[in-house]
Amino acid sequence: MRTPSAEVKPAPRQSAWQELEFGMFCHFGPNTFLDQEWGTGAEDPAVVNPTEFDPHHWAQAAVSAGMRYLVFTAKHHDGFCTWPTDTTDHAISSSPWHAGKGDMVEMVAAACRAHGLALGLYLSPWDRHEPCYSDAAAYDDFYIRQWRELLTRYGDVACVWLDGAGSEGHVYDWTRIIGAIREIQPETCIFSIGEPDYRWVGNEDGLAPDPCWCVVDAPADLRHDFLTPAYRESFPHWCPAECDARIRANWFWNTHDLPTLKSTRRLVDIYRCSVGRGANLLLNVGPDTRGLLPEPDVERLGEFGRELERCFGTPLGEVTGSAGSLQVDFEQPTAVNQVILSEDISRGQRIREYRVRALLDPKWEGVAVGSAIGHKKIDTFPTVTARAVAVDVLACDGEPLLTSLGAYRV
Ligand code: FUL
Repeated sequence: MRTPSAEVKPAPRQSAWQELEFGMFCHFGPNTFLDQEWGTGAEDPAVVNPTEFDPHHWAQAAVSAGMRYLVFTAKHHDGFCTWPTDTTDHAISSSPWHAGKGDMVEMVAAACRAHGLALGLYLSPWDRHEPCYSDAAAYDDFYIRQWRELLTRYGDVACVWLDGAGSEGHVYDWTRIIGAIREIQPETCIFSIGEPDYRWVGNEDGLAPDPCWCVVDAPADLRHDFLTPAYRESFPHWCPAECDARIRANWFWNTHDLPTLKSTRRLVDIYRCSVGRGANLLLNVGPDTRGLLPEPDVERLGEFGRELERCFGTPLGEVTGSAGSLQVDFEQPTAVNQVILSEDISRGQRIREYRVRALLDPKWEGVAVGSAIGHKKIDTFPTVTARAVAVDVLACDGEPLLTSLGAYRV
């Protein structure tokens, strides 16, 4: 992957998306009711009939974990639309839920607004139900019409999730599709496809590499070629990574995977390996057939939020600035084993090598080294009792712009 560069900078919408850091993914649809992960498109819309559908409850749980955005599956690969679309009757209006008058996307959008979460929508390009999928140009029209509905009816959409799964070999006019999305909501961030604002990290385990650069050099860094010709011809691009992971083994709720609910400890490790490496983390929690998040998952999210607060919430000392070196001084020797660093990414990801030192009276000793910092970097090291902790940039493209150093003991 990529060497850092002061030349390639994020668009303001990308910086805003990186500030979100941590979000909840909610997969919900016919699969929820049928104990499956990929529908064929032949599912009866009548199966979608949750008894207590309540996205406020999801949003509350998301906030309790410290999440700042929520991405909802408006349509998964099975083609079922969770909003009352004019494009197909394979949709919520054909289900008995709210007598066919309900709108799940509207309820999710309202809950996000009420709880201060940014809204993201997933609309699968691959559609296993829609007959016109076999006619590439007709399907481009259909897919654009679906995006037009979603992006004009529900207010600001912070990000749109275009999942490449199943689309291998299908021809899409990404220039048209991306152009339509950008024309309607220019500030939305596009996941992974066409002219991506952010990219898939390459696994579903919540694991970003270290270093994880924000700049990509070639389609190989995106792991696919679902790109517009204009984007393909103008690398490098600012394209930070998102780690999508699951709190249980499956994306959709099912009756078997409760034993796979991840422990708080594992979730904190995932957070360290994603947000702690400058990527965003999108953690999936599947609402059940009631349309509520299962109680054990809600409890786990609360525990996870409290643990994040304990580990990363309050530094022993912190300095901010804009420099090639920052130092936190303690009044007395203090046990430290973690630092959180950040650099000013609005000017590009410049820092390519740094060192963390601790003042162990009477001398300084190195406690950590690293390369990428970017939006956020969390480093841990064996506990030392220090009078001060400092970070120095050792190699950089242009002037180094460290913006904060926080010292912690966890
Ligand atoms: C994959 C899909 O095939 C899964 O069902 C899920 O939606 C995941 C987030 O992306 O590509």
